[in-house]
Amino acid sequence: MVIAIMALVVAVPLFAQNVVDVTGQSGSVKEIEVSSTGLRFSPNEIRVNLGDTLRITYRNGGGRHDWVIDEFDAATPVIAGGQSATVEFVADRAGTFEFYCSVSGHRAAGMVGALVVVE
Ligand SMILES: [Cu+2]
Repeated sequence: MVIAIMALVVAVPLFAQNVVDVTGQSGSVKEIEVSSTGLRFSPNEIRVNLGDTLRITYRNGGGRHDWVIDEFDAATPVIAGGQSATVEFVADRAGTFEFYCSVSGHRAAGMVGALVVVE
């Protein structure tokens, strides 16, 4: 029993979806902060409305990383831990798109998330 509870306490933070949903916010410019710890982004799911202008500020919690989303041709530079960088683009197509870190091996290791653009 004790072991089962400990396993839950450890497992939940590792696999929790961490969602930021701005679809209910007014205004067409949405400012969203994304951070990373190790090889994990937080949030790892961002929900926005079609046509929103997104101003994503990536705050790097450690290591060398960037924040990239191919379908919108958007990327921050690779930055060092403790630095931040902002990228702005228009979410002009609906669907679910993967964002990721382009530093070698990080995407494959799970440094990814989803941008969900809702019509
Ligand atoms: Cu990375």
